[in-house]
Amino acid sequence: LERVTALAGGVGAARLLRGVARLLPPRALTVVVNTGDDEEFYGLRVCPDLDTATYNLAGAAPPERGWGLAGDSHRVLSALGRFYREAWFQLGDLDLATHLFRTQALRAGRPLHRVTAQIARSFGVVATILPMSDQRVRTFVETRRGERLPFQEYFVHRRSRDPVRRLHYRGARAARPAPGVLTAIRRAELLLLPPSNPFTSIRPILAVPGIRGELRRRRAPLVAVSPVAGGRAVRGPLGGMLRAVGAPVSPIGIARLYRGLLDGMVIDSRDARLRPQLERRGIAVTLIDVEMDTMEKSMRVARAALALARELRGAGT
Ligand code: FO1
Repeated sequence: LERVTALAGGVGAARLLRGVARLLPPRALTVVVNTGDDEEFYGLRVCPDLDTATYNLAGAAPPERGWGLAGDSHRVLSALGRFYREAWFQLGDLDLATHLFRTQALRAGRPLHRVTAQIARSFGVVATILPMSDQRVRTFVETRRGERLPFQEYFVHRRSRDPVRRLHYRGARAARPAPGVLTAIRRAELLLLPPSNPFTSIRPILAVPGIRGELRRRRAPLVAVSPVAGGRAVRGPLGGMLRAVGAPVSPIGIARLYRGLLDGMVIDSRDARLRPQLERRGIAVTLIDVEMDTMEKSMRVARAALALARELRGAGT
């Protein structure tokens, strides 16, 4: 079995992984998921990126939106409107069952990685889905005005409108990788970095002590799919965050953030002229349309990323 491990955030990652999952035997894939976006609503522990990975690999997510459950309704949320002033986070009726179960299991003392495995199994997912850590890590967005907003407050409530100065991954230093995470990196034959936002999705994972080091020691090639194409982020507030740190809004900016980690990169055909610059940094390049708004496109990009990684492994990278 050719073992493949991916780090993942939310929808961007899920778009690639739904393609990868169609191309590999189901047991081959392990996904290490960001939990910095987790939040409590109405006393319930909500883990958007874990659920996005699970629901997409189960084929249960709405294909266009990418998060939550297809065909969900919001009757409970409307009823909660009687008791709470505002409901800015859309929790679906069916999705709430996941949060109820998870919250109760955590309260009973079970670690998040076990609860996550049980949720995945219940949805019929055979791939291994691991939280980056069982300990709580919270991503805070520091705005240029100096406010520190919990991630969902910044992203959903304020619609990513505030200019960002930097991000904080609170609790990361005291966190440990969840059981299975380091092994999944060490034993992988191919490693993937999907087109997630490096600041909000991947860096929180790398901030958990031990994970970055394990990636640096890797023997397997690591291939990223660019979350930037034609001078813009494919989705979300990544463009402004790259500008805020003085990095170009291009695959070069992404390669800089992942310095020392990348062996290969799948970039958009519109960025073809950047290929020599990436190759000079020792990064092998494949050009393709990186948009993945349909399953067919997800499979095409997944095929390109796996092919590049296999080629690099063959070349002994
Ligand atoms: N994203 C939104 O833009 N608005 C929402 O109301 C919202 C609700 C939501 C509920 C459950 C869930 O698993 C995800 C949800 N998301 C929503 C997506 C989530 O904010 C992002 O996908 C991630 O946190 C970013 O990776």
